[in-house]
Amino acid sequence: MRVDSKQIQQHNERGLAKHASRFSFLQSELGNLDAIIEKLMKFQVAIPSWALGTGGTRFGRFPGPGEPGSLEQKLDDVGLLHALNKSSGAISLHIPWDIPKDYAAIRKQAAELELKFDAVNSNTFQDQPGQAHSYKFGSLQHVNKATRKQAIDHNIEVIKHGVELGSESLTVWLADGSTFPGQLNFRKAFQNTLESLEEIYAALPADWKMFVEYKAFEPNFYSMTVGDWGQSLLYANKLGPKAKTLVDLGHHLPNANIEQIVALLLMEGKLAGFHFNDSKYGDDDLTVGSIKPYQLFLIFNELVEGMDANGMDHAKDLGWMIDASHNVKDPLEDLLQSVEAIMMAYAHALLMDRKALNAAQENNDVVAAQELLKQTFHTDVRALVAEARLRSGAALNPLQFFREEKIREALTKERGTNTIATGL
Ligand code: AFD
Ligand code: MN
Ligand code: MN
Repeated sequence: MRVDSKQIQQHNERGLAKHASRFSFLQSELGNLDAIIEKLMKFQVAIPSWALGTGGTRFGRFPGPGEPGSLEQKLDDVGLLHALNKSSGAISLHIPWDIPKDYAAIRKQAAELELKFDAVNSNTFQDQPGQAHSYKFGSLQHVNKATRKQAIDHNIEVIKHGVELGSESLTVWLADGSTFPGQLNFRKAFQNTLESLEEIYAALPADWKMFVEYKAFEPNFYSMTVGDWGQSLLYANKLGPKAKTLVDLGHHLPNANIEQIVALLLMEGKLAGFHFNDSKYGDDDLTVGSIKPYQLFLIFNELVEGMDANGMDHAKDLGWMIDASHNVKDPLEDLLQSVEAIMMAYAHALLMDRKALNAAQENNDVVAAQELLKQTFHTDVRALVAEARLRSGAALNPLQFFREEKIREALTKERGTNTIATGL
């Protein structure tokens, strides 16, 4: 199903008066906002193919109505999101869950929907039917060379799929690790993993990057072989300039200072980008900004400071992606909320008075520094983000549009309530 631009125009006409008064108040408070709006319009968040349906938890999944049952339908769903917010212009595929049957057709569909293919994700955390060697005891770390070889070949296969689609990065997340003390020789596991990653790195096309994603625990609960930002950075530095560290917000021990990690990785030029989500306890994959919106702002505050210090293009030089899974929400509504939260955090970070913040820091004026953060965080930027959508030809209020136009009902009519074809 495709959204008609006339429907969006009518939606916007209905909401324009209220929006205009809110936006003009913001301008009266903050001055000319065009430069910030330009940046917001350029900022695109990649949508994970596996988040378009109910992912559920390890205790069960409750598929919802009208969820996608094919890669084509997943692409249509991302196209729908992008039509509504013009900030979801890319999809990230997971192989082998999303192997296209017809590359030309998929590329054509993506182009029609104004979508790019973001990073491709390999999967050596599940055994596939007919696989010769099991990943039960790990993949790139495995004590058995043939198992490592199989996992290396899979990653090189994933790169080939990505090249066919115009992707330019491979994300490697390893579930490898150990569940009990004594199970693994930590040094051998690191060496095996590094040598395996080196073989994959050697197969990267010249203009590609490799994102080494870390995770503190789960599915291994005693050690992870890429368990924290330090280990990921160690691999990335040993691999070379095309390898970077990917920060999944849900992959830290509770209360980790993620904004400090981000600042230092940016300083080193080794930050790949993000898998955005939110969490209260672990890799809960909750809606971005639903639990710790202030942390999200603090992360973006470091990002804008670090990217500007490095002269980076905010929209192009890092990987911006959601990695979440849903159990009780409509996946598309959840994703609309997530993108909105990201855009608000980015808008807040762009509004920060960096000169004043740096002066407060230089003077050890802790209260002034905190006041600056709080004042900015409590500025209602919804009208600013909405204005960027309006100027991009998107909906003033995507979630309201989604419900007004009964999009989920239309998708259900079209698709029925089928369970999604995904590995989660
Ligand atoms: C996992 C990891 C990794 C993986 C994704 C899909 O974050 O990014 O590719 O979820 O399973 O938690
Ligand atoms: Mn992730
Ligand atoms: Mn995750």
